[in-house]
Amino acid sequence: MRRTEPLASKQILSAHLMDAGFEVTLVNLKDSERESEFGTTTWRGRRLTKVAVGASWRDLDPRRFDVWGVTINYLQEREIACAVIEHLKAGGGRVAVGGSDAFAEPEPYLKAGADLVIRDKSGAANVAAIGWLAGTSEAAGLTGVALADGSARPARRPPMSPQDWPVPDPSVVAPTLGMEYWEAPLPPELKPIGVSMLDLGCDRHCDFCETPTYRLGYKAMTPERAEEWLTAQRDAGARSVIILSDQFLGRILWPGGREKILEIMATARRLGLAVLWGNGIEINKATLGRGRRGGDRTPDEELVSALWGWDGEVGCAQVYVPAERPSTGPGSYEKLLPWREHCTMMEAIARAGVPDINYGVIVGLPDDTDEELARTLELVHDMKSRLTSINPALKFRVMPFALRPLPGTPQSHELHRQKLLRFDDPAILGGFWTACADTHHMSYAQVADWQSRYIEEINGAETVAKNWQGVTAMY
Ligand code: B12
Ligand code: SF4
Repeated sequence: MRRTEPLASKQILSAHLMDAGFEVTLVNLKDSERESEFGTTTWRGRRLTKVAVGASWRDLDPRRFDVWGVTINYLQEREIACAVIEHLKAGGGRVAVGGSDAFAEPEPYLKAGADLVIRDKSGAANVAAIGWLAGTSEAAGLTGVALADGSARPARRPPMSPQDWPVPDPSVVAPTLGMEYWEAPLPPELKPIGVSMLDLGCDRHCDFCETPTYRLGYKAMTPERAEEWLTAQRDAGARSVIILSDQFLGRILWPGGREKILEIMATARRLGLAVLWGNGIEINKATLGRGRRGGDRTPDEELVSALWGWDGEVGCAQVYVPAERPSTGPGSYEKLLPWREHCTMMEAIARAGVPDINYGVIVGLPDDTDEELARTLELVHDMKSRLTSINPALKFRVMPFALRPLPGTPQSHELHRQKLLRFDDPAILGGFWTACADTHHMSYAQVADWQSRYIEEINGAETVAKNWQGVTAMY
């Protein structure tokens, strides 16, 4: 899973370190089909084997580089990342660790032997950290790191802005391009797939999300800088690009933001790059009221067609819509629209022409009952029939994500406080398809059954038949 997808942070990090004068080599362990077992776990009474797919870290020579960098964004992959660090340290390597999971909880990585963990998502800490480990710069310059001796340096203020991330050369981008896209199969003419992070942070505070914990506010590239990043993807050979901002439409809250969004979308079209919103996009911000409390919830048609229009070659080829809990709308998450306005916006998106929609729903919230999940499933059926009546060729799938306690998030604190968690293995806790928390009214196993039911009814029983959860088959 996720073996040949584009590598986003490697473009950012490599370009940044090269710009500072370091020689950088990308070691992509996922670039191999080899499988190795590294443990077992039990879920729903079944013994599951943990399998790492890729080249073995045990074959890495720890002395090969002056400094090793490990990126670990996912709790689910924590155990493997720690095994990599232990191996490198045992052989005398120096190791820096970055990424969301290490940012949120550095301790397991330091315990595995990391010399330092980056605790600044903006990039401001990176050059000094590598310089210090390589022996080319002083400890006095360190910011935003947790160190092996238990000490820490506060992150730089102000943080770095994506606007200041050095743009990678196409030769740096080329080895990071992907051939798979996690949301949907893509036709050959949209491959290879590039990736660009055109802004960082978010103005919202959804309780399950790590992004607000970065404490960066919202920082966006200008359309000119975004064009340089998109051009680098195109020049490296990409035919489509995943824009994986946390909050691409955050720009709209500032004067001139709407025009900047239109400009970036026009640039992608001009470069011949199909856009993939694989990380979700807040549809509420594409209303005339821009998602502000009490604002006009009518779709901004020009923006909708710029973001989700598709002419068969350019525009938006696929979108993930984080509908989360559409039945309760802003009552559950402030970013959501009430059901009626949500339907109007989704219909406008379907009319714009996007051929493929993944509709993300959260199942297993602490107060969830069978009735609430049945009601939500009814609404998803309703949404599917509304949209397919506008575009009969539309591919519409539901993605029923179960809760997981992401380190540092308010939801994680609540799940612990309410004693709803039934597991402590990161491989189970970090996966959306291995429900790990009871609700006040049902067990985690019943939540998992609801996940399968959503997939079976909306995406088709044959999807589930492909493998035990049906979902990974879609990736
Ligand atoms: C893009 C993305 C994805 C993409 C990844 C695509 C890809 N191949 O890159 C996709 C959609 C596949 C994805 C999936 C998932 N994601 Co995601 N994703 C992100 C997102 C938005 C951006 C990651 C990124 O590239 N960041 C940009 C770079 C710049 O940040 P970075 O990697 O941390 O690197 C910076 C620093 O940390 C540092 N750094 C990093 N590494 C190193 C190393 C060294 C040596 C140094 C010096 C510095 C350094 O330098 C960089 C520049 O500043 C983050 C949120 C976020 N803003 O980070 C969520 C995020 C990482 N995802 C999250 C989650 C939960 C998931 C899923 C579980 C969801 C799901 N649908 O199943 C899956 C799990 C995937 C898996 N197990 O493989 C959570 C992770 C929480 C956690 N601890 O587990 C996050 C934080 C979002 C959130 N809402 O909370 N995700
Ligand atoms: S809108 Fe998205 S990125 Fe922002 S806090 Fe909510 S889930 Fe996180």
